[in-house]
Amino acid sequence: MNAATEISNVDTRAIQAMDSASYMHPFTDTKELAAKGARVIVKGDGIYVWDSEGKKILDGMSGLWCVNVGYGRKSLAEAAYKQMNVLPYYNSFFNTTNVPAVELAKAIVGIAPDGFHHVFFTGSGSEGNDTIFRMVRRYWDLQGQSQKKTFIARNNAYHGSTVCGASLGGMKDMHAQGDLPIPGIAHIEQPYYFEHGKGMSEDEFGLKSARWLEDKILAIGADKVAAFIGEPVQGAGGVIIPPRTYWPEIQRICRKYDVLLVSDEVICGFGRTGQWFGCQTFGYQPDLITFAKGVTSGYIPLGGVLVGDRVAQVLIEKGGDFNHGFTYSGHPVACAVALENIAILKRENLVPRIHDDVGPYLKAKFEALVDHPLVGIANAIGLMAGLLLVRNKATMERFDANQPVGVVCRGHMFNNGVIMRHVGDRMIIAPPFVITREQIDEMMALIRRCLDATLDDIKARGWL
Ligand code: PXG
Repeated sequence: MNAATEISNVDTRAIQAMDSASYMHPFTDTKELAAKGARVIVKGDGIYVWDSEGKKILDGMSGLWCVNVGYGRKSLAEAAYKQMNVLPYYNSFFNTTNVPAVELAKAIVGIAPDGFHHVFFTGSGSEGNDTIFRMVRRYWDLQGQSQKKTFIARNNAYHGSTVCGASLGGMKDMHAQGDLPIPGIAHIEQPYYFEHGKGMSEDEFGLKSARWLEDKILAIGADKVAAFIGEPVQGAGGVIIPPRTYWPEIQRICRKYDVLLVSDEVICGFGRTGQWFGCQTFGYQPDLITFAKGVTSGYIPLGGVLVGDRVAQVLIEKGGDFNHGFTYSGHPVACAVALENIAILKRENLVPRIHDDVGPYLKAKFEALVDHPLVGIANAIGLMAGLLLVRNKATMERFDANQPVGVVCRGHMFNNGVIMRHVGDRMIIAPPFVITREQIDEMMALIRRCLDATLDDIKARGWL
């Protein structure tokens, strides 16, 4: 069907009115949104989405870091339809299982790093991290070390929006609502070279920032620390790519103090960094991996935990019942879609293609943005990239807190037909894996044009 025909059926104003009347959006000021009206997205195809006014937009964020195989994949829709007709739902609680869940567990183990042979399914990444929190504490209980309870995480990390996920995360604005974090969670500073690495080489800073973990373990007492959790590359925090020395040193420290290492791969997992998992790109072996998003390319909700052998063996051999699970753990329809999604990734070689082709191509083009007068730093890895907007490139002076340059820039991006997100003064992208070199050129041309427009705009506002 033609996009224009579908779009013309949508009454934008009516949808916006209903939206503001009844729909509370996540991470949104409902009153403010009601005043301006939400943009109504009605259709997607490949790397593009269309709004209800017929505007075509290049989706540089893959929805929310998830539509990795691109929009409009009939085989994913068919996998869901077929499974719904056969068995739309059954639980995995009471000595029962279902075929897609079993097959998916096997498929995920098949692409997982060495040392992973078990999968626990959830409905989302947040639930995956909640599962890990309980699983790790249960593991230490079973090891006779119940005092090993504390999780160490990082400032500006994102681990979800549930009570536990938001507590593990290091977002101050989230902690401020609902008295978080919950007890038993400590945070260290993030490995953001630009902010914290002045006067050091990147490699030196990688080691130094990893040793903040050692300092924290020693301050708490190694006998009380259960696990360290981190995203290979911080996504929602603004695509913060750690120095290459960081993760191997984190692993060394975790092993030295017998602290479990958790890799939250909700964004990086299933190929985003150019290998199946981000820990492979950064050269470390975690004990547990959280996944979601890319497992189904966002076509249907699904998340889970890859449980490494060390933890799985103890839980299985000594644990008895693990009193934890969700109605939708191992949902057959979600698992059927995930199976077809993984089949697409393999069939079309999408992960090696990021590693060898479109990833390096994007990196070259994106990092060249640093020649723009507003761009202080620009970095990319795989198909995720971020840049920092600065007032003065020579001194790297930042914009004032009351000059939301990222918001202004994002506005120009959206209005010019490209979705590039802002996180504070950082502008980020994570396009679908199916993006071609030509489409990267198209995206980069749009981004450059919008950076120019932002520069003119903020000059007019007197911010420069
Ligand atoms: N861990 C990581 C690393 C994530 O990026 C979650 C856990 C939670 O997953 P669920 O499926 O519960 O949302 C995420 C989710 C943003 C943004 O602003 C990022 C996420 C979610 C919402 C917004 O970039 N990532």
